[in-house]
Amino acid sequence: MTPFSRINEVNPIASARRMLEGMRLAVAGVLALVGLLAAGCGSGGVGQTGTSATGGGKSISLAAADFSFDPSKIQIDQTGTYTIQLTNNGGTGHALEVEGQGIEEKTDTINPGDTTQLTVEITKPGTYEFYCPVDGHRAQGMEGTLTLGSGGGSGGTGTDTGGSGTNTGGGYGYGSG
Ligand SMILES: [Cu+2]
Repeated sequence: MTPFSRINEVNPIASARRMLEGMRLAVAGVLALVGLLAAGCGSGGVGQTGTSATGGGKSISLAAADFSFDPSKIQIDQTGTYTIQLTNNGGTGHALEVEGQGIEEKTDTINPGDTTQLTVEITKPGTYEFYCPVDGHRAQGMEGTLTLGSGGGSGGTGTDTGGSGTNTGGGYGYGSG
């Protein structure tokens, strides 16, 4: 037995107490942090990611040409507010009108090279028609359909994962402008 070993017998108890104190504080801190995080997620994180894989948020890109739309068929699987980004790649003025399931929205006519947006509330499953309302253009082929699949009712779950990961795609990748 050396004095050194006696000190060692005492110290572990004291330091163990100190450790317990520290752990209690640390646990309290972690709990507080988790609470903050949970509160933060609750207010902001309403799932918007279900359809983001297709276009970035709920944005749909649509190009008008003389005389067609690309794409002419749009499939979505969730209700919600969609912003259609219309680009006029044609040589004359075009516009966009969306109609069906009780909604009817249209843009102004835009010049060649211009872009505009149309925001539509898609709340019911079914088929929505879209077309160019400029004289005679629809008859020449400027029409298409937007379809909300019937399986979308429960789509609101499972959206927690994509929050930050899927935003990178963006919806604005026009090569030609
Ligand atoms: Cu047109």
